[in-house]
Amino acid sequence: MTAPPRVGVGVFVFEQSRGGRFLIGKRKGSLGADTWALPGGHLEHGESLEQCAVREVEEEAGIRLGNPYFLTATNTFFREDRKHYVTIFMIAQTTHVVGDQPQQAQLLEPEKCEGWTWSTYEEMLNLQDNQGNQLFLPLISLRDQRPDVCTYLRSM
Ligand code: 8DG
Ligand code: MG
Ligand code: MG
Repeated sequence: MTAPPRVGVGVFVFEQSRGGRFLIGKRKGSLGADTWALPGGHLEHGESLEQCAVREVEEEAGIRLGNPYFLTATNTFFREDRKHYVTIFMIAQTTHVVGDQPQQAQLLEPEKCEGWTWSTYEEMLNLQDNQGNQLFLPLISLRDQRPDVCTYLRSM
C-alpha cells in the first residue's frame, strides 16, 4: 500500500538585520537526510497554516515569528522513498523589539538537524553547486515549479 499525499509546511524565516537572509538547516535522520531545508513539518489535524508555521519554527529553532503568510504551494514526489507531499511554503519575519538583539536560531532538535544557517536564495542555490550539498526536494520543486516566486525571493 502506498501512503496518500500529505501536507508539509516549510517556512521562510527572515530576520530584518540579516539582509534578505532566511533560515535553513541541514536535515538529519529522516527523509532527505544531509539536504538543506527550511524549518517546518507536517500540518497537524485541525491546525491552520499559520499556526503550523509558528509552532514548527518555535519547536525547531526557538524563534518567535510575526505574522506568517502564505507564499506558494508545490507538489513533490519522493520516488525512492515512495512519499508524496504537497508543500505549503509560508513566509514570515522574526518578531523584533526595538533595541533588543536579533533572535538567534537554537538547535532544539539536534537529532533532526545538524545545524542552522542564514542564507539568501542565491547562496542557497550556490551551496548546492559549490559544496555538492543537496537541497531538500521540495526546494527543488519550488525552483522548478514556481520561478515567479523564486524571482521574488531573490529580490528580498
Ligand atoms: P512532524 O512530523 O513533527 O510534524 O515534523 P518534523 O519532525 O519537523 O519532520 P520534518 O521531516 O521536518 O517535516 C515533515 C515532513 O514535511 C517532511 O518529511 C516533508 C514535509 N515537508 C515538505 N516541505 C518541507 C520543508 O520545506 N521543510 C520541512 N522541514 N519539511 C517539509 O513537504
Ligand atoms: Mg518539527
Ligand atoms: Mg521539521
